[in-house]
Amino acid sequence: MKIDVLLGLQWGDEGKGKVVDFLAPEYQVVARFQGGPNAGHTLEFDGIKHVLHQIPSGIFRPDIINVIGNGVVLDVVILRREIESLKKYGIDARKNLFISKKTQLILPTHRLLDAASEKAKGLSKIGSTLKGIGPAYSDKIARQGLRVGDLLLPDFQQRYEALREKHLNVLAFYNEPIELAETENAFFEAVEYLKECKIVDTEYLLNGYIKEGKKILAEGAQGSLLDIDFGSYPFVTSSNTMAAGACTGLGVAPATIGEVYGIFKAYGTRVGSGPFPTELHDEVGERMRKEGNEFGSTTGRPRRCGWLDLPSLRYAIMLSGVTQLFMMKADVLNIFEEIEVCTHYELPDGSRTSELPYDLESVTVKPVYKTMKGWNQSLKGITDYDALPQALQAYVRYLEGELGLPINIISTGPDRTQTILRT
Ligand code: 2SA
Ligand code: MG
Repeated sequence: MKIDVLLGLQWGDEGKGKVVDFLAPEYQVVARFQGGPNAGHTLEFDGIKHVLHQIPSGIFRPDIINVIGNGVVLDVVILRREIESLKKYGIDARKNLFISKKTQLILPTHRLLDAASEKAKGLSKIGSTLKGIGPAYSDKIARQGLRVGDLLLPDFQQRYEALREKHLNVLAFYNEPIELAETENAFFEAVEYLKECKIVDTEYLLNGYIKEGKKILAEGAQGSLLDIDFGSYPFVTSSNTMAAGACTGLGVAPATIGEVYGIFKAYGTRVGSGPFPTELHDEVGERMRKEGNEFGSTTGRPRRCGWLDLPSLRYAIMLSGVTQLFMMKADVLNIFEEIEVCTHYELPDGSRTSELPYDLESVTVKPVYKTMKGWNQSLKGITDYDALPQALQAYVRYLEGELGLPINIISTGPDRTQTILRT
């Protein structure tokens, strides 16, 4: 049995939460392999909208095992709050949730460091979610981070204090005021709470499940263009958001990867700083943001909006070996009479390329667009692909041709039921 991977192909917020929740009945296990509480995965059903930050999106299905892998960075306070808030829906998240001993912990000082670093960068800030992601991953790579398994050790407090001391020195360098008492109390309360969770070597757990023939879905966070290696560096997140990240972030071999589902929005959005070639600074972008309710689900920040960008989608597909595509939020484009798709970039010397330049910050590319007819009608109540407007079917066919992959799911609204399955 293989592990299927689900990834965002853009800058995050493609609708991964909805798709995981939709596909979950076909799986016995859902595992997160990177990112942390910077993620905001939105699921909507029975008229209620849920946003998950740390817990995998399989948690609403009672029979599914959810795993937080070693590649994740964990904010225990946010996790605790999330587990508690699920109780009102009758969900005992701790029953079906396993956390890797090797998952890195986000400390209260990591959040202070994130804020201080962003402030120091001034106008060139990354636009981080300020959840402490970058500093927590920095400590992992610097081989000084604390891991979930450390909580169970008798000298956890000393280890914590030693790292805190290092952080305080850096914060003193930044000359930032340090207010820790409250957040540290919450941290240690949450640490005690976490000890009641299932903390295990999830690599053994998952490889055991593979042998038993259980179906596993690896749930990516953020998007391919925010990948630490291949995204628009330095305006990226601090983890590998591509399919390979599922191997290192869960401890599973490359040969165990099966389908790679690439999720993309019918248009583009980006939250935070960094290049976005097809960004619309005009009224069209404003309408997209309003129609698509494009505001960060973790920070509430307005998302930048623009047309679909084929060169960057092809790049993301190549990096992860995507095997099938799911197109989200098609309904947001209902309001437009014409739809643009970026097919190439024009470089400053007038030549055209369909590849992503090394540095989109210093090389300003001009998107070359193909204009397509919009469908300009509601998709409400349509459950069958063949009943979709002709212009939308033409958009799908065109993208399939350009991207060389089938688009097997088309989402026509936020609810679980507003999902058209083509196969
Ligand atoms: P960080 O916090 O260090 O990972 O930020 C680095 C960059 O990565 C971007 N990033 C995201 N982009 C889209 N969605 C994300 N999740 C939230 C959401 C974001 C929100 O679902 O809406 O609520 O603002 C996410 N997480 C990180 C971030 O904007 C930086 O550009
Ligand atoms: Mg999101």
